[in-house]
Amino acid sequence: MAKFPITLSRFIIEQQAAHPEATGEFSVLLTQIGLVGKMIAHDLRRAGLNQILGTTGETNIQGEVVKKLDQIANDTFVRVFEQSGLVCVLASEEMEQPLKMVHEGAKYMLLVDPLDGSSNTDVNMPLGAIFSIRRSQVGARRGVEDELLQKGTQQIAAGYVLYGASTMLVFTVGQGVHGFTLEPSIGEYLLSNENIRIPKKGKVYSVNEGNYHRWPAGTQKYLDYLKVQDKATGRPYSGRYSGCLVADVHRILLGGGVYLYPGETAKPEGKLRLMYEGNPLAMVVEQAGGSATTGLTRILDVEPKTLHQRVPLIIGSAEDVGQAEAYIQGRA
Ligand code: AHM
Ligand code: MG
Repeated sequence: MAKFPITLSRFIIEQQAAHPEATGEFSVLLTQIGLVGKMIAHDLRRAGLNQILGTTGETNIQGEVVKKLDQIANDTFVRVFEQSGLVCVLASEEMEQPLKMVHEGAKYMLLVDPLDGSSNTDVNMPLGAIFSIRRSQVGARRGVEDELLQKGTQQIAAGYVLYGASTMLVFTVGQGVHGFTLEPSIGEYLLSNENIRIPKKGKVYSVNEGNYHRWPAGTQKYLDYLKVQDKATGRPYSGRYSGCLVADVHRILLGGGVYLYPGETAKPEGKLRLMYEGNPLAMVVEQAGGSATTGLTRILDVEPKTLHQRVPLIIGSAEDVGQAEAYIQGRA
């Protein structure tokens, strides 16, 4: 008889059973993220039919044009977590200030990029959501800003939802990385990728190469190196770039390789956000055996100064990331 698939709820309950001290709240929180994923996936499937493509006419705190779907995805996180009573603060790439939620005893802080890769919204290409969970000592009644501004090593869980050909929820609670695929006919996430391990080295690089002439020499030299033919080291690498960080990192998580959004000479901080993109993906990839760096520092060790700060991101297979660092630091 075929094995009965493991649902997200069962998996979470079993994990919780291994921690008798757990109250179960954290498990509910992960289930709620799965719910947000289902709701947004539902909207995205119909986006081309329901006049919710295009922009709202506003720009966000990052100075970027807000897509209608950015707004919808952000509102979905807010609605679900305002009702859940588990989270004392929700910080989002789309909101200038973190949203405090005064729920008695709520001890988690949630940081999200509600819709990652939003340039893909109008062209039916992959999108994602990224989340990072931290524990709060003080709760929303007192200031949480300082608590939010802590290194990525303080995350207790992180992950993403990928809205691709299927919807996937991939996360870590610090004990490996697991992937669940949404089975739309029953509305359940089923365990599809247990204990994901990223290959030590890959054959794919993922970067917006249109920025080549803006990069410092070390970064350019690394990209040149990847394109040289050399059988022994598996070069040239294949280029793959979707414009959705979640989708590109997901490919690399499963198949190996390196994703880069490096610093530019005139913009050394790069484009991606430390708190909403860099830290959560770094935790996932490290938990799968890979690494993530700014080129100079481990991402999870970067001391945040502001909530919306940007960071150069080089993430993926440990050997590939190490080699990129060597070029960026002028050691290769
Ligand atoms: P977003 O969260 O506002 O969508 O921005 C992040 C996105 C990433 O998903 C993607 O890797 C990158 O920005 C693409 O940027 P670019 O168009 O400069 O290549
Ligand atoms: Mg993003």
